[in-house]
Amino acid sequence: VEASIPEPQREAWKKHSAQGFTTKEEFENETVRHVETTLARSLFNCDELAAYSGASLAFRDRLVIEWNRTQQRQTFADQKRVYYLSLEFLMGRALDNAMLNVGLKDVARAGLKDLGFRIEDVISQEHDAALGNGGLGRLAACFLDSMATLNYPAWGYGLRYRYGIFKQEIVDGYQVEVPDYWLDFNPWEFPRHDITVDIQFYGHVSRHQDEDGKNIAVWEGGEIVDAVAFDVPIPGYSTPTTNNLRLWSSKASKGEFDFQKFNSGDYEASVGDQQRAETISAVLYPNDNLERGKELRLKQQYFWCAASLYDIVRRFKKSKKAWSAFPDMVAIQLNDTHPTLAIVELQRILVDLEGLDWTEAWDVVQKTFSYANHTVMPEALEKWSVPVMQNLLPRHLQIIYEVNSQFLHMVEKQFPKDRDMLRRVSIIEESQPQMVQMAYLATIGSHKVNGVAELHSDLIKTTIFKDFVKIYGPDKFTNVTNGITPRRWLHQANPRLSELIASKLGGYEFLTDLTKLNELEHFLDDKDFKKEWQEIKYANKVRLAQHIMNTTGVRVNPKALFDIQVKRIHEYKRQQLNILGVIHRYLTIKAMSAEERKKLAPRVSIFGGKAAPGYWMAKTVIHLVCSVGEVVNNDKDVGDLLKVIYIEDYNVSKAEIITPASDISEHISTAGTEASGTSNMKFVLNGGLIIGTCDGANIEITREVGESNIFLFGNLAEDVEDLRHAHTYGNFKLDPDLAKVFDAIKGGRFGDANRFSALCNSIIDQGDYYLVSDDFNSYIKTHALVDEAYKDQEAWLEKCITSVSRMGFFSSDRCIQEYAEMIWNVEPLVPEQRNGK
Ligand code: Z15
Repeated sequence: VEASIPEPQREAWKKHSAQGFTTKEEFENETVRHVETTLARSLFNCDELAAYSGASLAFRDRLVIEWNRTQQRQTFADQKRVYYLSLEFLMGRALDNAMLNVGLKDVARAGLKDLGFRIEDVISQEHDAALGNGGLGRLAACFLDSMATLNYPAWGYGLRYRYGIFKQEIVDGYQVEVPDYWLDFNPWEFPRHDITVDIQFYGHVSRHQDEDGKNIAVWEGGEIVDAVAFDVPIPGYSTPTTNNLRLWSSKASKGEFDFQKFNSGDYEASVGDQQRAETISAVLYPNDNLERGKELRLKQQYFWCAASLYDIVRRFKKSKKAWSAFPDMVAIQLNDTHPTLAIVELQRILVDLEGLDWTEAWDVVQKTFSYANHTVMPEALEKWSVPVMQNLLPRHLQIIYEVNSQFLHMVEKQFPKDRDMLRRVSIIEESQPQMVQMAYLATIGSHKVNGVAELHSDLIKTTIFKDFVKIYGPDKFTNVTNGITPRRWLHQANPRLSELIASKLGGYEFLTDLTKLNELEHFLDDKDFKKEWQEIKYANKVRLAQHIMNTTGVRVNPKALFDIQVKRIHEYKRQQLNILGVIHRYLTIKAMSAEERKKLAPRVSIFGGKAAPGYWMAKTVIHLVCSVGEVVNNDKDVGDLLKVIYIEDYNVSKAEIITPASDISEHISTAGTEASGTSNMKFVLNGGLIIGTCDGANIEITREVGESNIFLFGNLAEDVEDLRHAHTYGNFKLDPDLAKVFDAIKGGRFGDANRFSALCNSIIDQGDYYLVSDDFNSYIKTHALVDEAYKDQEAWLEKCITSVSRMGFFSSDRCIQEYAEMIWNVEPLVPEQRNGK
């Protein structure tokens, strides 16, 4: 390519090619230049937001330079790339992360100071990129960071929602949802109007003979919507590798909008078409672990899969390789079943458009895709109604039927006469209406399927994929335990702890090899080290207390034990167990003498998280927490002994303040329901302990940190089924302590009891599906152990430091390496060293 450009021109480009800043002087220069020219403002009207914008543009320039080089390098390297398809990327803020990843935060701090700003104030101007609900979306963001840091040639593909997850306001103790319009000023995205893909919907399928007399399917008619690419640079930590996240935005197609109706004078209809097209990428569905089968959601999924595959296939075709080489160049990872239509779309491209034989094409497809499952809960498993799919994607439904038919034939040969097996594994569920089971389709179309923690990966093999293990053998199913990026969740969120660790370990290597943390165990007798550790935890608690004061007006004592549960509100995550336990604590305090109260460790119970807007039970839980807080926080008998706080609008940037401030955090899902959990890892990495059930990654955290460093309680996953069975056969006895808690609620101690009746009844006389009562006693007793343990501050501190030192396993770097080696079969592309870097 380069050789086609004449030497003098090449020289001129090289000479003027952008360099980006490295020194403080250059940073100030670039920042002021952007404020004055790009933003057309001046010293006199440069507020913190303008300073944020200027600094971001300065950093963005640096990222773009490495991003271009990385993309060139990856194009020329001619090696396999990974495409990570996720409907959610919960990125949070970009500026702080960019500063740290390129190693210039100190330069920026000094430069901004010269210009009259505090770096923290500038950073906090940024609006979170909140294109996700919870764990699944944040996992995708951590994976992007790790893939770039480890120099994997990898792209993320997602949707550019105009509205991310809603902003939560708490009004009179109730959740209120406010739209999150985040695109006002976003320096981190690059519109690529030249990269536009036509996406087809509806229409019908007809059959034609091609020149060779071969019968081919042609999908005709319907409507076309344009997908426009927006690119976001993803910088690796301490490496020039800067990968790409491509987000698709929907727009009315030129052909459809401009000519057909507009020119014929039907202006209103053409505006309507335009709005309908733009609706596709307008909003993120705000459900976590729940699928509601809405047609617009299916449209989003196909729109995004089709655009991404067109892009991937186009890139491959430039190489002029044979189609059989496609899986040697392309690995496509499906984040849950949301992108499953990509499997069908690739088969359609290969068979209908590229003329491959069905079997040949299907072989390419299976070798290309791999699928990660993130839940076993039935209400979260995706099923699409056949009539809806028939209407929206008629050709894809035909392909699904053909895939299913060939699959069932294969199964029939392997298990002759087992009619029930065929019924169970069929992609098409024979219900009214028929449903397409996306997890089965994803499994059949992939070469590997993984769960996200050991327990979860074992569970899927004995539940939803039991028959598929018999059919394909156990090797198709594997485990990759989730991880988190230590860059954001230690270095960025807790800079003082990161610095202290670096001072002991002789540098920041632990940020790219987290197992190095185990050397911290040598400092368990180092008095100064321990004192400083404790001071850092205290300072982090003071910071959170300040945030709580500013946002709720409640003063909490930073010396109290901070007990935190922040995550999406869901019955299976059991925030109700937590708040009922808090009420039990309150009643206990009220019944104590003044003498007894003196012996009690003060506590702050902190909750945070969003409820899906239509999830009434979750909203009731929020209301109960707020109502209890109202009573407890104003009760003079209680004082500092107990405070109950609801932190509004929990998101990634709030998590960066909250996570470093915990003494203990709660991960208390009914055993067998939380696939992994990842905030559990974040809290322990920041020197907090855990109270939790034997569920998801809690089990592996216990294996790593040791049983004496975690507070486990409750029934085991293997016992849950029997307990539920017993409940439904009338064998249910409400825990006596819990009964007293319900009496207090019903007696109106926390306001109108009617508001809480559905919540109480779900436990008392609706089968207690999530086993709140069965686990209550064990939970209360374990909290008493926490109180006792916290009194011995020396021993507590030792548990915290020991735990941190053993968290190396939970880096998302380890996780990405496992995917790369076991599933994707891709190699890193390590850039040449430049300028001594
Ligand atoms: C979601 O956030 C998760 C699973 C899902 O199926 C959906 Cl739809 C959303 C979460 C799991 O609940 C959590 O346990 C896990 O840690 C996370 O995905 C990442 O794997």
